[in-house]
Amino acid sequence: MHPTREQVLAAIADGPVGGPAIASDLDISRAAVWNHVEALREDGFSIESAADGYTLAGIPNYGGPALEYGLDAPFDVEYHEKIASTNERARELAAEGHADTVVVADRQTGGRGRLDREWTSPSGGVWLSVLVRPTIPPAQAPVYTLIAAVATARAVRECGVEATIKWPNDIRVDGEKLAGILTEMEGEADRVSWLVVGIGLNANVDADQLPDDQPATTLRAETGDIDRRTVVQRLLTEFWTLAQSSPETTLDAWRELTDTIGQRVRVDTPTGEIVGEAVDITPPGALVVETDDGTREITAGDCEHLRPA
Ligand code: BT5
Repeated sequence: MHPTREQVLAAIADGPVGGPAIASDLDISRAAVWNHVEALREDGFSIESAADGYTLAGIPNYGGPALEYGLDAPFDVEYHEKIASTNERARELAAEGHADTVVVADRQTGGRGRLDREWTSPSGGVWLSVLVRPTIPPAQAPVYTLIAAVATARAVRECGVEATIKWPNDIRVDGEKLAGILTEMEGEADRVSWLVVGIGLNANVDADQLPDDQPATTLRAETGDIDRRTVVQRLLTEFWTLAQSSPETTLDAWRELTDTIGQRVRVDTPTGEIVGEAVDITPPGALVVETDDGTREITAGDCEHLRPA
């Protein structure tokens, strides 16, 4: 949001406050104040004007301005009612030089999972992509998938749903997939140029709108419709906080939320199948599996839980 508009919004949130007072506090004209108020109304903010000034009476439910308002992380939000893929859009923004931007959509027509799989994204879900430019080598990028998983699981748990993380990129409830993560990046040998972390969370969506090739669930099915603005703001705040802390902080949080550790697993990796007991995760996000032939550290793959080891 335009910084001055944000200041006008902050002023009237503590209203009533008169236009002339805002104008003099912010050192802008009264006409400029009026223009900002009108623009905010167009964005869906409900602003009362009375003799004693302007008062913020209501905020929009969802959308870019609603998500930026009160967000405790320094992200710009670009909102779309409908888009092919928020990851694709975030990659375009990356190519244009943007940073710390989140693309959010109500529905996607070409949502993607890993390995170009389809990601079904009906209206009512939380489909978003976070664009960041951390100063890390590409080898450390997978920690951002863990950051997204922890942030999503925590935001979901705040809704009262006991979500767990399945390595590497699933958030599940009782074995049913509630959310998935797709991390993409570009970089040189020693430094990431940009990272796009896509998160798809089945929020206010009917479970029968989802594909049935693997068990899936939604927040609507688990607990009823939730306030997407609150969930997205929590998720982004957690994401930002973890991104500023050490990778160990993220790994510790991840270990507390996962149900993969301690399971007998089968992991389909680019170089073949590995079966054994998942015993830990190591930086930046490799799964440690004890197999009959010794310990393996797996950096990528599709993981299936067989049973508790
Ligand atoms: C993922 O892939 O889980 C990553 C999903 C990332 C989606 C987000 S939405 C915002 C951003 N923009 C994008 O275009 N993508 C990201 P993977 O582990 O490969 O799982 C894909 C598989 O999950 C599919 O083959 C289906 O079996 C299943 N699936 C598809 N849509 C689903 C849904 N909405 N809920 C649960 N499972 C789904």
